[in-house]
Amino acid sequence: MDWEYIDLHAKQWVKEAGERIRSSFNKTLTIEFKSNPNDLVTDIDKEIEQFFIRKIRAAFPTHKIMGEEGFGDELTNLDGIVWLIDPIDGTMNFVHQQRNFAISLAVYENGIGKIGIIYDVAHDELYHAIKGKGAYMNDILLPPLVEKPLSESIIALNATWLMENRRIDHNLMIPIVRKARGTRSYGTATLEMVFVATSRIDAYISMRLSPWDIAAGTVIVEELGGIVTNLRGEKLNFLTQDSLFVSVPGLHETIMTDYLKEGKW
Ligand code: 2AM
Ligand code: CA
Repeated sequence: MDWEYIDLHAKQWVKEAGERIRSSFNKTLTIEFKSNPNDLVTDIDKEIEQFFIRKIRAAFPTHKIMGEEGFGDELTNLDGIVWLIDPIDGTMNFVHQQRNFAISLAVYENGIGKIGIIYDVAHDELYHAIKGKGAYMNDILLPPLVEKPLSESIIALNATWLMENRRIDHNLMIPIVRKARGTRSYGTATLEMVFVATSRIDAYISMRLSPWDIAAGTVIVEELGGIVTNLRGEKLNFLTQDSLFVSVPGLHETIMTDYLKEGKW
């Protein structure tokens, strides 16, 4: 398979989609709620997903598509070549801030990540990796990730997960927060993953994400030697929702062994 050819097309489509999103900033959005009043979707999310699906179907008619807004295929497995699309990750940021959101596209073959593309539209920063060919930000090659002690690390997590009623094991999270140098909360899983890839932060924890939130970031982070698992330390399946724990090497093992091992995640 010519992954470079697919990657080239995908990057062009992502740039074009970014341009469409930027030009929507001065229009009135149609906002709907999904699973709850804080789970938002706009007409732009739907339009951009349909844009990608048209492009993929025309160029690669045998490929399958899993998209957050449901315009792709209903998949029960990851056999063959599958695109995982989040047209706007961080929709709440998109609606409230017009920044801190991203487009995410990934291409997997038989469940193995081959291409990951994440575009920070507001900053015009495009992150991408082809498995085995390096990871880049705007065509600058990113260096491999290095180990860090927790006391010198910044951990991204969402403060709502620390509330007692959300998950039984929030007590295990509090010592991590106490020991870390600092915490951050950006509200966009794909960007939090590329911030680990670029060492702007050192780990990211989330209790529940979907395959399209994590598929592209996993290709990029793993290409740089970072570790991507769920909170039980297991590999992700990219087919069902799961928790997520992304980290630079070394720190992942420390946090798993010293803090998370006993958790019921
Ligand atoms: P989304 O904006 O594409 O929905 C916010 O912490 C991060 O979690 C975002 O990347 C958001 O993606 C993701 N997320 C996944 N499922 C969610 C849900 N049910 N409600 C809110 N955010 C969710
Ligand atoms: Ca989304």
